[in-house]
Amino acid sequence: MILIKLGGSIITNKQKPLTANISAIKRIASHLKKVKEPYMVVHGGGSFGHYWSVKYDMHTKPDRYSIRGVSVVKNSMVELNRLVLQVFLQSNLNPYCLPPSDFIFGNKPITKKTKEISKIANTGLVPISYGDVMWHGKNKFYILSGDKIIGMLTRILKPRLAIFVTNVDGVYSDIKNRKLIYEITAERPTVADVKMDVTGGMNRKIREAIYMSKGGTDVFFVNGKIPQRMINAVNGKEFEGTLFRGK
Ligand code: IP8
Repeated sequence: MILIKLGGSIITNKQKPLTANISAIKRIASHLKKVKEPYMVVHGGGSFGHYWSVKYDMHTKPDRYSIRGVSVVKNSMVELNRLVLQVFLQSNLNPYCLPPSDFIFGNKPITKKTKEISKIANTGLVPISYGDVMWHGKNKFYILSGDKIIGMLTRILKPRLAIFVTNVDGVYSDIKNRKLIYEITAERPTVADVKMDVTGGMNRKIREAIYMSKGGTDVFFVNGKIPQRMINAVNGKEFEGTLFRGK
């Protein structure tokens, strides 16, 4: 099993509200056809979910946010998800939509349901989930990042590897001079901060990746503008990006 997180930075145009980057999704989908083992995709919010979360001041902390905001954010994610599903379908993949509420309740994964996902992926379907606004109980909602979903799935499904696909080459030790860290093995390195979004941007991804690799999963960060790098990571070929090697 492989888990792939498609960052909002690569599947949407973050500069332009509510704009999907259809050609980037197409390129990624056509490369994913080369993956010959079960995998699941989780995508982020980009200029859809993040745009509206900011507008309605909604965050990852459960709270009584604007109900209008909850509705608008949810709808924007369903819309982006529909676009991703459509492109995957047109690319001759067999996507199968799995909203996170299908296997996460409150802020915890439902183990029994999550385990079934690998069976769904084994049929040849590509389960597709996404960052979302989630019900937390007591009239509270929260923004659930796709990165967090990948972390939860990793704990239960124990994938062979996980890939974070973003719009940069990987994790930089020095962003200005584009100094890429090729491999991270132990504790959190000194990585420079990049622009944060509602759910924590690169910092959250790194935290999640360290946690996942400690559990034994190899975690890759690759640039989705060159989707072949994703395939090289899957095939264990030499690749450009950052690897958090699983212990
Ligand atoms: O882009 C965020 O998911 P992410 C989803 O994976 C929303 O952090 C609704 C902002």
